[in-house]
Amino acid sequence: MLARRYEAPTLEQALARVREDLGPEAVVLYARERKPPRWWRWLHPGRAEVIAVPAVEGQIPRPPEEPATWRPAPPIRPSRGRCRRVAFVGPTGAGKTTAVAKLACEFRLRGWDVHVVSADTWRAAAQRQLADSVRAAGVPVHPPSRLDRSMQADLVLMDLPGVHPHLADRWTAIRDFLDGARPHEVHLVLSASYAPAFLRRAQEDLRELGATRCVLTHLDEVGPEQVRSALAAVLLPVSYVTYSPRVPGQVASARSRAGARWLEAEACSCG
Ligand SMILES: Nc1nc2c(ncn2[C@@H]2O[C@H](COP(=O)(O)OP(=O)(O)O)[C@@H](O)[C@H]2O)c(=O)[nH]1
Ligand SMILES: [Mg+2]
Repeated sequence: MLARRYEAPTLEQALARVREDLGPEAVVLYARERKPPRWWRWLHPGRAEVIAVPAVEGQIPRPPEEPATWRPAPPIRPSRGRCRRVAFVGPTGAGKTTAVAKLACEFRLRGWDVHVVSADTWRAAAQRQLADSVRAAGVPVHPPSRLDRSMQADLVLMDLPGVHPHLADRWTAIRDFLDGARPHEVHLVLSASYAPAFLRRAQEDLRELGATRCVLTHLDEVGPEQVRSALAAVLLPVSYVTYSPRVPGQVASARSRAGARWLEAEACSCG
């Protein structure tokens, strides 16, 4: 980066030449104006000298970034014998099955009668994956056909197949399933490792599924900067966070101290 020297009759004119040549963000290293005595100016109009360098990206002072604001959603509240139905939707690989398994174990260990419905009939191993991970906690896993009014439980968690707006047949099946299951709550599961543009797109494209809150997963795999940009892109209130692939454990309500710790670097519009 080479400094350049500019001369002009006045300082104002010299600075105008700097801006013209190096742009409005140029950094002035030295400026001096020599004004001759008034009576001498008609002969020698004076001289200004400026030494400046072009601005480098990092040198331009930027206003401090606004902290991302996000809202915590209340945790799931089961009630004895009332069969509260909660569905989990989202893109493939977002962590739906893992989040359902973690939450099922968590509520079972707290003494609730929890059942899981595996509606992911597209992936042959999906139901087995879910059953294997919650078996030790004593959580039964059912196919979608078992979800009827006769089902007795405090809480039913429903794991749906991954959805993409362009997969028309799957999209229709998910919509039909939700129409029949009539969940009390729909949570959109999103990975904190997704790019902000993808997070915004997923919320927009899947809006029709009626999610009113979102679960943020994979928090253990991203740094504070990524958490910040993910939260800035998430418009739904955050219900839960997950921070490991392990089941059971490592799931927390966004309102809990553990949840807040994973999101704490960010400003929360709690209220
Ligand atoms: N590190 C980490 N891995 C996760 C987390 N949640 C899910 N996974 C992993 O992400 C992958 C996809 O998860 P899965 O629950 O099958 O996603 P689904 O397709 O949305 O059901 C699996 O390998 C999980 O073990 C998390 O919070 N942290
Ligand atoms: Mg799954």
